[in-house]
Amino acid sequence: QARTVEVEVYGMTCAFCVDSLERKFANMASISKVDVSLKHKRVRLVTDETMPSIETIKQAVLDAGFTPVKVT
Ligand code: 9UX
Repeated sequence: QARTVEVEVYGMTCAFCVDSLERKFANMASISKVDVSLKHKRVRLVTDETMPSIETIKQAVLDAGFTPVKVT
């Protein structure tokens, strides 16, 4: 069963930022789709009931060099 998770992310300023964040999530198990919007400062992830924890998601954003603000 698919689930959609949205993460508000601060600190992305260019297309390379978008790419690096997309690659970070594309490499994570249980994530089937990643959509990053620079304009809306948000990442939309499609996952399932085995989704990564909120803390894991936030840490991935930090590892990519950005600031996770809110996960919904
Ligand atoms: Mo763009 Mo983003 O030159 O961390 S890669 S600012």
